[in-house]
Amino acid sequence: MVFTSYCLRSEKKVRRYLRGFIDSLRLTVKGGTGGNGLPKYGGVGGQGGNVFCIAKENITLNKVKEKWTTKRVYAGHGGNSHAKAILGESGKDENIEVPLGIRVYRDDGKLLADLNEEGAKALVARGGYGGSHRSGWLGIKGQSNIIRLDLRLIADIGLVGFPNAGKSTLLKAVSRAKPKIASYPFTTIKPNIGIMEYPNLRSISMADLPGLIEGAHANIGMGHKFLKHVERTKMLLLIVDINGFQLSPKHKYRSCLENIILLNKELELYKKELLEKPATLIINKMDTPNATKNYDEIKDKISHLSEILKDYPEEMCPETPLIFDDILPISAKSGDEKQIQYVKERLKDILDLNDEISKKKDMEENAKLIQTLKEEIAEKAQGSQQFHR
Ligand SMILES: Nc1nc2c(ncn2[C@@H]2O[C@H](COP(=O)(O)OP(=O)(O)OP(=O)(O)O)[C@@H](O)[C@H]2O)c(=O)[nH]1
Ligand SMILES: [Mg+2]
Repeated sequence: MVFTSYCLRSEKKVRRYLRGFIDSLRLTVKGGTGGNGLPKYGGVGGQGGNVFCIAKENITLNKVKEKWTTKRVYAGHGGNSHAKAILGESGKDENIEVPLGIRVYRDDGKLLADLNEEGAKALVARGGYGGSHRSGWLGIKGQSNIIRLDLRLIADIGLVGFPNAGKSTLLKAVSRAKPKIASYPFTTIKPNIGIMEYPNLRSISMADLPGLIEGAHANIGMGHKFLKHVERTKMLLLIVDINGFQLSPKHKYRSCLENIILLNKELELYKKELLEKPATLIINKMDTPNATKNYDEIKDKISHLSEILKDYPEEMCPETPLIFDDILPISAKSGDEKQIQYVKERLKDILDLNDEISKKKDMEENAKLIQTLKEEIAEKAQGSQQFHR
């Protein structure tokens, strides 16, 4: 009963959240028209103002929407040239402050900018040139674009799990983030980012995402909204409760092993490429009764997922079973500093190792590309020799 009312409460929260939270916003942006020139004195009109997007911390797309309620951002027009000011005044620029991790797309799908760092700036509509003898003294119109601001979180590590698995508890343990933690599902309704700090000034970011549910790939629950964020992380950190999970009395109870298989399946159904990311698994709540016994029973199976899938209904099974870089049984809540340090170190090592691998891959791919180009050049050179004969 208590659980059901929690669920209802959280469902309401989810709905409120879905209404409120936005991760995409379309705006019409226009550069200002250039001012007119003055033929009599050869005066040049002022340049029209530009529209820029600038990445700022603590900005949300909701704030952007609130600021630009008409969803139109027009820069100022350039001033005309006149007898007292031969060069017309430039039009006023407009800066749209956007959150970090925004991709700016033009309406035709062209990517205009990827703004990931504080202060990163991109021109999204250029102002027109001022009129001069070249333009028949008339100012030129500014660019006009419809742009889409698409938010995708950037974090090194993305926490993926069903509700209540302990994602936020883990984030809190490894970083200074203060996510909300509670014993009911969907406590986290907005993604949180925590920074794991290391002695050598290294830092690694971790995104605590709202819990997935079965069917998330089909946009059930908070589905796509959050799976989309996972895309923007380098590495997946799956987290499951050793005791398994049941969303509500209406839903099936899923054991710990089933949870792992189902998470794998959800990610795959949403986007197969997600499974190409390195993945690590955390088995949480190892402080609970029978946890060690339960873990001993499944630990070998987890590292051989492909072999055990035949024992599960087909609709549950992913085509590409994940192979975890490591499996860490922990208690995120225990406050055991040694254990948390170990988790942090392992995550760092795994990230570094995978970075190395992808660098090598890049190098190999580059080497291949260079080889193909060389061959192409050689072929063409042979062709030229024939031509000269
Ligand atoms: N016994 C035990 N309880 C834990 C542990 N980690 C988390 N919990 C509890 O599990 C419940 C859920 O923890 P959260 O961290 O909010 O879980 P979450 O995965 O972020 O949940 P959502 O945000 O709802 O998806 C809370 O009551 C935590 O105190 C653990 O290691 N051991
Ligand atoms: Mg949470």
